Amino acid sequence: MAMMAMTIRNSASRRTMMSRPIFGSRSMSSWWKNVEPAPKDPILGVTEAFLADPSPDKVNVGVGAYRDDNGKPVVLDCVREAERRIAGTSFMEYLPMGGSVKMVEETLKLAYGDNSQFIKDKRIAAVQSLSGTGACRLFADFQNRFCPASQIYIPVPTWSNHHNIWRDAQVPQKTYHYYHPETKGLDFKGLMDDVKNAPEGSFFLLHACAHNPTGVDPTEEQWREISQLFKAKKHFAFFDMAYQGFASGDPARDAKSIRIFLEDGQHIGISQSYAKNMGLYGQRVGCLSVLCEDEKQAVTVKSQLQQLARPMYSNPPLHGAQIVSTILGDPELKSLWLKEVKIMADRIIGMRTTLRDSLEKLGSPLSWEHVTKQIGMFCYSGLTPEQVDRLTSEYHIYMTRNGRISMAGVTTGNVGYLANVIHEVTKSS
Ligand code: PLA
Repeated sequence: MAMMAMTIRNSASRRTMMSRPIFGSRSMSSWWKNVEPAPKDPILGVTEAFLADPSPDKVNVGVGAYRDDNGKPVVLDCVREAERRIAGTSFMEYLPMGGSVKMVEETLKLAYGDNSQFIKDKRIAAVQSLSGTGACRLFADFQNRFCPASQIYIPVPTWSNHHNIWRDAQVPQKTYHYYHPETKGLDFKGLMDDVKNAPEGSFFLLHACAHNPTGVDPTEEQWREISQLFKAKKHFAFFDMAYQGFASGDPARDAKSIRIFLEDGQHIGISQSYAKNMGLYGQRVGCLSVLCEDEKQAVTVKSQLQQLARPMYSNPPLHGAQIVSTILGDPELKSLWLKEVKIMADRIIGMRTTLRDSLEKLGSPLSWEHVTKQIGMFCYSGLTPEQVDRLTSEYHIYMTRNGRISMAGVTTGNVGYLANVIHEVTKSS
């Protein structure tokens, strides 16, 4: 104890001597004079620009946030009912560091399966996280702390924030082939070669379903091959599952990739998020889980995950967790949720067809087959950054410069306009 106090004092005084400016030697306004403005976020920056545009024609297909066919944000009926049931409860205490036990229990069933032996054997270390981002970050910090020499393989392309997350967690990044720009499909050979050539026991980030931004997923057969290769190479798969239900409309089906790895006896990690599939974006509710050797190891790993959470945010928020556990803990509300997920997924699939048909009817010289082939929330359109810039500056269409269209923002009311202007900027290419 005395040693520890000394160490802390020593390092604090060293810092004081070396780098702290002497108070009073400069005006207060100069404290942050060397701070440069941060670059705009490639996704959330689009929303900022959209909000600042006064045009009545503006369309936001940037961020992946679901809208109904009138372009309005949606609160699911199951969520409304859960809120009604929660209202007036007197519990406002802190959750434990690992979050709501009930919520975590229900969440694990969605990923590992209702009757998962791993759940029964208590082999999963799991904590409630600050949505999917928080789960990824907590895992990245855990990886850095306990496998400090490791790196992470990330697909090309991927959700832009993956790079920020592992960068800030000080884990070096490598990439692996994923998308083939010519076929607008999976570069399966490139992916397998990279998995094969990575040093044995590498960490890989995989999108469990509805890959962001491409909308391209491996087939079931390909997942089996990937899993076998991971097993042979003793790699660790970390699944980011931010869109469970949005690929097929059925959360159980969308967990197929994970189930294949589990059947093969692999030890995996999973990030789960309720932002999209329950529409709980701002509630920040999700889960990080790590499958361990046995119960004892799971208890140990969980204690370390909690230890990482404690100095960052202490414990996760209560309300979203209550909503989730109320819905998933009640068979009727759960089946209502499943219906509503399917409605959202189906509306997006319908919009894909309409967008493609509209472009074809306009006589576009390009193929738009990929619009309906890709799945999930996003269409990786193939539009160039320059074409996207034109769409934004001339036609008030807001989307990320990599050509990703959030299909969740496309509606019966704007799909015609969107097709027209996409045709306008692409017809001579
Ligand atoms: N993982 C992937 C692959 C994602 O696309 C997103 C969200 C997350 C994790 C994190 O979501 P959560 O923290 O809200 O649970 N991607 C969004 C939003 C929808 C964003 O960029 O934050 C997107 O537009 O790509």
